[in-house]
Amino acid sequence: MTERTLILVKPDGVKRGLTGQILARVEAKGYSIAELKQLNASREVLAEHYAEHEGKPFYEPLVEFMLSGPIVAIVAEGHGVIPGFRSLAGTTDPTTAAPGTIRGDFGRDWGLKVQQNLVHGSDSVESAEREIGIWFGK
Ligand code: DAT
Ligand code: MG
Repeated sequence: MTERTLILVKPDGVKRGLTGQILARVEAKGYSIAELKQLNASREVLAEHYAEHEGKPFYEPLVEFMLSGPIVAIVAEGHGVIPGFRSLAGTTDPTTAAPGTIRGDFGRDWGLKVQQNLVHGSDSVESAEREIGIWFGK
């Protein structure tokens, strides 16, 4: 099966009108868009999605941030797309994410308790399948 990953354009990316530029980078890299929708996440979906971070100091601010506006959820496909999109996204902290990456080019530290870093990308085959199930159903 072709590798698939879950990409989320987080509320900061949607509010700033960056969805198109983010999708353009995914397409320019040669990956295809298998699924795409805009939605307002529920607390339940976010609790599942971020289960690994429960109890961390940034967990509550992270969930509140993800509830703060619409999200664009995408399933992208292609050989190597899981590490490939992580590479396009850049490292977690947008202040030091490399220029040329989504977070490095468009992100910054706003002095908040949570890093608002524009996108989510699955980090392994197992998390990709789990997360696609959460956002798009099995
Ligand atoms: P990534 O999104 O790069 O996979 P992650 O899964 O470790 O990073 O964390 C999920 C999100 O939580 C991340 O995109 C931003 C926020 N976050 C992570 N670590 C943080 C920290 N130390 N302080 C504030 N927010 C953080
Ligand atoms: Mg992660």
